[in-house]
Amino acid sequence: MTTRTLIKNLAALDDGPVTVSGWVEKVRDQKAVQFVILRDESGALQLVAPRGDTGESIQEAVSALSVGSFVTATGQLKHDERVKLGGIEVKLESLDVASAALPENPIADDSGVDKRMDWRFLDLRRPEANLIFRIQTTLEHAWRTYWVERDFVEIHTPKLMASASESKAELFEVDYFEGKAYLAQSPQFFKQMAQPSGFGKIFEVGPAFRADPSFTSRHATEFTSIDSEISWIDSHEDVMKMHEELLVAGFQAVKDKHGAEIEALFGFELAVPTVPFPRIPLAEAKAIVASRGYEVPRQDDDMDPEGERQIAAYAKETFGHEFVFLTDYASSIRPFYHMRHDDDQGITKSYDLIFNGVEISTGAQREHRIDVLIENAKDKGLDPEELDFYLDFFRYGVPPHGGFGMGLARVLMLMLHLTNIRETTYLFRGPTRLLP
Ligand code: AMO
Repeated sequence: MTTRTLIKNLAALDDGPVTVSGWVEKVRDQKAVQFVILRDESGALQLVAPRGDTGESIQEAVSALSVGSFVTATGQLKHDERVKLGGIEVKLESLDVASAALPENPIADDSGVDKRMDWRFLDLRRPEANLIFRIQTTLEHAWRTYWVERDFVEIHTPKLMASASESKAELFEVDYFEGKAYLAQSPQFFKQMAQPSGFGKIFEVGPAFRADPSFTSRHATEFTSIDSEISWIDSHEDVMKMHEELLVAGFQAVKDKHGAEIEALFGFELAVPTVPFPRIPLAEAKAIVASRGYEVPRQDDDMDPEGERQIAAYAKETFGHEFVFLTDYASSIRPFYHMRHDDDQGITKSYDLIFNGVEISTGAQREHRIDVLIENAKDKGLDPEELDFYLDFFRYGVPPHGGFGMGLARVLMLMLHLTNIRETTYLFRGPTRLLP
């Protein structure tokens, strides 16, 4: 393996020989001196080749360089405050082109998001995109650390299923030998199975699939779902408590590691939320939104996207908070597995988490009493026989439990003040996108 120094580590070295590898971002082939801006996964560096002082073959190699080519350069590192790019440069002594790029770049700085997605591997070379996925790594690592330190077990549920996991709408059907299978819309049933299995507390990070034909900035047909379930809860309040602590741990880790880069590349200071996040029952939230002059138009008791934006604005103004839990959604719009309040069957022990005006998560206490669960399923027009494998989980003993599912790309999008999950998904999947 080439012994190379990452560009970010050069500044700490003394002047002297170094080897760096990366791709060519820019070439300035001037009369007296040639400059190459080289970028690697950690930063950018100026390579310099003064005409009078550099071998002919290197000068020719620089002149022939196409932007995007991957190269290894060896030369003399020199600290020089006049160099705008980090106060260092490397005077070229050898240049090895590992792979030359075609001369025409298919995307430009001002290309639209769809065009950029066509050429995602080139789009991802942007420092902002690179930062997004380093932040994602830090975020997931911090979440895992939070869970592992508290004895949660990591599970991986199957994504091929015999039935729907959320609803019969938005379901991908695939041929499965002589029959049919369905792609998991969420790990819901099988993450709950860990509770009668005696695992206590679990988490999963994995793909979820929704045959959602819409072209919004926050829906994908495949997304990474962050899920957790915990035993022995008293209510959804216990789930929200874990959920908000988890988010704080993730945000703190991202701020500690990437706060300065976020400021430099995205232009704002990341705020770590404080606990507790505000909690507002949905009925109250709708009244608040109405008092702000917006009447949620839906007849079905749900909150619409504008309502979510309005309640988020209210939470920001009133509590100075970017997060808000909306609780106690109507049973009519929640799945059969959400537990209903004992004293009001019309509302569930559930919540949505809104972050900067967009829903990032749904959570609830689950109904674990088999008779009630069957009644709730019937109430929703579901056939208990079709759900028998799931209902079995509740027939042989199960602790009270609850949990949530959260879309990773949505969290990242809102955290970084971006407006489209295409930017925060490594490779986006939508109704018209299966490539690359
Ligand atoms: P829900 O359907 O609300 O709940 O999904 C949970 C979270 O997953 C994300 N999400 C999506 N992200 C991108 N594209 C989509 N098409 C998409 N659909 C959902 C959102 C959403 O808030 N089983 C329950 C969760 C639970 O109760 O544990 C569920 O799946 O961020």
